[in-house]
Amino acid sequence: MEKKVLVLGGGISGIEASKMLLSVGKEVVLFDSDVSKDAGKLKADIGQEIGILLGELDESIMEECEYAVISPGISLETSFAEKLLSAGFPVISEIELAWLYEKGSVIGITGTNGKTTTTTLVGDIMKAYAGQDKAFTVGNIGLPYTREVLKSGADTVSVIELSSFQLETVKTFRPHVSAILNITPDHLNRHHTMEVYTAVKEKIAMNQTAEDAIVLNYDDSRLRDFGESGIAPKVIWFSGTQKPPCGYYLSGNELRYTDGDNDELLLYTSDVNLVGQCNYENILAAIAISDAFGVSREVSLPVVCSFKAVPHRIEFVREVNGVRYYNDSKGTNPDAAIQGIKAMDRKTILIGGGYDKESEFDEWIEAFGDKVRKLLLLGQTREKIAACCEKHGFTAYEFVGSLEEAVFAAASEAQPGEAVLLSPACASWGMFKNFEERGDIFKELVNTLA
Ligand code: UMA
Repeated sequence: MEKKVLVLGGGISGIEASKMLLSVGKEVVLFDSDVSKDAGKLKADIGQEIGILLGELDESIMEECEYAVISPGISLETSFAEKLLSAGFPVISEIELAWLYEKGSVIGITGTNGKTTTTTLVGDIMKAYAGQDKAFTVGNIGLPYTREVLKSGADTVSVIELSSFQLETVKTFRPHVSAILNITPDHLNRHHTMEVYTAVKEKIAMNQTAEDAIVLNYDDSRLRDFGESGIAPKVIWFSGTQKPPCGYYLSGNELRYTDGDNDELLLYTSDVNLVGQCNYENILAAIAISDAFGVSREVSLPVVCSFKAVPHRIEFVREVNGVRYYNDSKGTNPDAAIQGIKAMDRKTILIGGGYDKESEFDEWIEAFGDKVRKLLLLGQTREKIAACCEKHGFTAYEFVGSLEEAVFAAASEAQPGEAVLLSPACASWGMFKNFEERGDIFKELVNTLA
C-alpha cells in the first residue's frame, strides 16, 4: 500500500499542501502541535476527510508515512521535527513539494527586505508578458505555492517570494531566475547566527546551473562575496549607490543599466509611483529579473511606471490636521524600519516595538538622526529598545500599552508639517496575528482621527 504524506502545521501552508496532495491522489496526515486547534474546522478547510493529529507526534508515524512537508513557521529545532530529522526521515518544505509538481518556469525572490514589493512587481510584469492567468505570484507573500502549482504548464511563470524559513528545507528547487535582494540581521532567534541565516538564503541558488541567472545586490558585501565566489548561475548585479561593472544602478534621479561598455537610461525616479531608495533598488532588481527572463522593456517598463506601493510598506494612509500618517507595518526588523525612516522627508513621530526576534536595535536608533522627534514604544521589546535608546542618548521615548494608545498619543504630539510613522522594527506576533493585521488596525485607527 502506498504510504501517506505527513504535513506538519495546520496554517495556510499546511492546508494548501494537504489539498494539493489529496488532489494528486495522496493520502495525508496533518499534524499540528497546538492542541487547541479545531480538527473539525481543519477538515472543513481542507474539504476532504483526512487524518488530523494534534499535540504530540508519535514515532510510529514514520512507518505510516513516506515523507513530511513542513510549514515555514515550524523551526527544525522543535522536538517533533528534530525527532524526524535525527531518524533520517525526509522533511521537505512546502515550496519543495510544490516545485516537484511545477511544469512551467520559476522565478524565486528572497532577501531580508523588499521581497514582497519586488515579487509583486515582477508578478505584474509577468502577467503583462505571459497573460493574466499564466503568471502566479505566490509564496511568503501570503499565497502558498502549493495552492497554484497544479495550474502550471509549459507557458506559465510562478513568481515566488521565499523566506529563509521556506528555503531551509528545499532540496531540488531550481528557479530559472533567482534574486537575493539584501541580507541584514533578521530571524536570528530561529537561525541563531548571520552565517547560518546567509547560508539559508543562498540555498535559493544551490541547484541553479549556467543556464540560469541570479540577481544580486552589489552593495551588500555578503552578496558581493557570494556572486564572486564562482557560483553556477549567471550573476547580474544591481546597486542603489554605485555603478557596478555590469548591471542596473541608481544614479541621482536616474535608473540606469550598463553592460560595461554602453550605458543606458531606463527611467527617471519621477516616472515611478514608489518612493525611497529601497524601492528604487526593488525596481532595479525587478527590471534585472525580467530582462534575465527575456521580457522586453516595452512590456516591463510601463508596468513599473504604473505600479503602486503594496499595502503596509511605507504606505501613505491619510493627512489629518497637516500631519501625514504612514503605515510601514512590514518594517518587521531594524533594517526594514531604517528604510521607513529614510523615506520620511519631515520630522516624525515613530511607533515601534513588538515581538522579540533577538534583533539589535543600535543601527535603527542611530538612523533616527534629528528626524525622529518622538518614539512611542509598545510590545515585548519596549524595555530592550528603551535601554538601547538610553545607550545612544535618545531620551524622547514613551511607553504605550496598545496600538490604539500609540496612535492617539502620536496624534496629540504631532505638529502640522510632521509625519506619524508606524514602522516597528519588530514582528507583530504576540499582539497581532501578523503584520497585515497590525497595519490594518493602524489604518482603521488613523481613519477615526478628526
Ligand atoms: N505550528 C506547530 N508547531 C510549531 C509551530 C507552528 O504545529 O512548533 C503550527 C501552528 O499551530 C499553526 C501552523 O503551524 O497551525 C502555522 O504554520 P506557519 O507558521 O508556517 O504559518 P502559515 O499560516 O502556513 O503561513 C506561512 C508563513 N508564516 C511564517 O513563515 C511564520 C507566511 O509568512 C506565508 O505567507 C505563508 O506560509 C504562505 O507561504 C508570513 C511571515 O510572517 C507572512 N513570514 C515571515 C516573514 O515574512 O518575516 C518569514
